[in-house]
Amino acid sequence: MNFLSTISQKIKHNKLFFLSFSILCLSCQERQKEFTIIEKDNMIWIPSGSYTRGSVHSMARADEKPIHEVTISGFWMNKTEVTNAQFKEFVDATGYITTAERAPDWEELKQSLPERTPKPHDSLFQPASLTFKPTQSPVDLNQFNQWWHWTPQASWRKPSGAGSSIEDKMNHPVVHISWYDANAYAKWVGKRLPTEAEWEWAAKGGTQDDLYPWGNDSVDRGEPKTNSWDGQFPYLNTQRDMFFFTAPVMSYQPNGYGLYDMAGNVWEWCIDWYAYDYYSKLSKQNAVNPQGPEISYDPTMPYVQQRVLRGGSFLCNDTYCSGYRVSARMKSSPDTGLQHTGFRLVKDADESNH
Ligand SMILES: [Ca+2]
Ligand SMILES: [Ca+2]
Repeated sequence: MNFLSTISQKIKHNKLFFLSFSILCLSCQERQKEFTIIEKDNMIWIPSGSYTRGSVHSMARADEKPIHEVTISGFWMNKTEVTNAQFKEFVDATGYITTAERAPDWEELKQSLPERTPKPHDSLFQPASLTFKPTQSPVDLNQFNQWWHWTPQASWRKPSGAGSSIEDKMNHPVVHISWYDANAYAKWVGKRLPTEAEWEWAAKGGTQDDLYPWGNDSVDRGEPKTNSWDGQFPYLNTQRDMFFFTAPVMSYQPNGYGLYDMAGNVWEWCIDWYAYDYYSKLSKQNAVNPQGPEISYDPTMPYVQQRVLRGGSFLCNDTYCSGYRVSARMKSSPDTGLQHTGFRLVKDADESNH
C-alpha cells in the first residue's frame, strides 16, 4: 500500500502533497451555444472530436505545456461525481474496505521510501486519512502540513474523522477515496476511470479555448460557478458558494455537455500515470486517445509513483491551485485518499447506442 507517499511526504520531506434514455436540448445562454445532450442512466454521451490540450495562459503551470493536438473517441461519462449513496451501495454489496480504513503496512511502505528510512512511530500505523483544517492566519503555501492533518478514523464514512458522519451527505461526492478504491468500485459497476485526455475533453463542454468549464469569467465574478475556496486560502473562507467542505452534486450549473462539478467540489482520479513532461513527448503528433505515460515521474517527488487527478476541489482558489481550470493537472500516489479526493467514471461506446 502506498500510503507511503502521504507519510513520506509528511514525515520525511515535510511537503506532503498533496472524482431512461432521454434526449434533451440545453441552451447554454452565457456562451450562446447549443448542444444536444444525450443522457442514459445518469451518464452523458461525450462526442468524439479533437482539441488542443494544455494551456499557454499565464496561470498555466509547466506541466500543462507544450500544448498539443489530441483526438478522442466518443464515450459515456457520469453526469456527476460518484456520491456517498452510490459508494455505499458498493460497500454494502461487497464488504469492500477502503485504503483509508486499513492499517498501513510498513513492509509495503518502506519499498517506496529512500533506503534506511527509519520506521515512523507506531501511532501512525492505524487506519487514518488526511483531513483539512483551516489555519488561524496566513501561512507559507508550500507547507501543506499546516492544513492537512493525519487523522485516525477519517475515511469516506467519517470525512472529518471521529465524530463526523455522512448521514446528511448522501448526495455529496464520496471522499477519502484512493485510486485503488475508485478502480474497485469501477470494476463492480462495470465502468472505468477516464483517461486524462478524455477528462479534459469532457470538461471543455464543447468549447475549444475557454479557461473553465463555465467559460472565461473569473471564479469570483457573478453567480457562484463551482464549489471552491472563496476568500484567502487556507485561513479565511467566506463561503460565497455556500459550502466550506463538499457540496451536494449538481449544486451549480453544468458545462456545455451537461456534466456537473467538472470544476471544483472534489478532485477526480484519472487512470493515467502522472509524468511532469508527458506533454512534451506528444507535441509533434496528433495523439489519438492517449493513455498517459508508461512510467510516473515527478522531479519534486522522485520516490513516489503518482496518478493524475483533475478538476480541483473545495480547497482551490486563484491564489492557491486554480485546479478548476480545464487544463490544470494534479497528481497523487494511488493509495492516497484525502478529504477533497473523489472520482467519476466513464464507459466505452456500446454498439447498440454509439
Ligand atoms: Ca466552497
Ligand atoms: Ca469535481
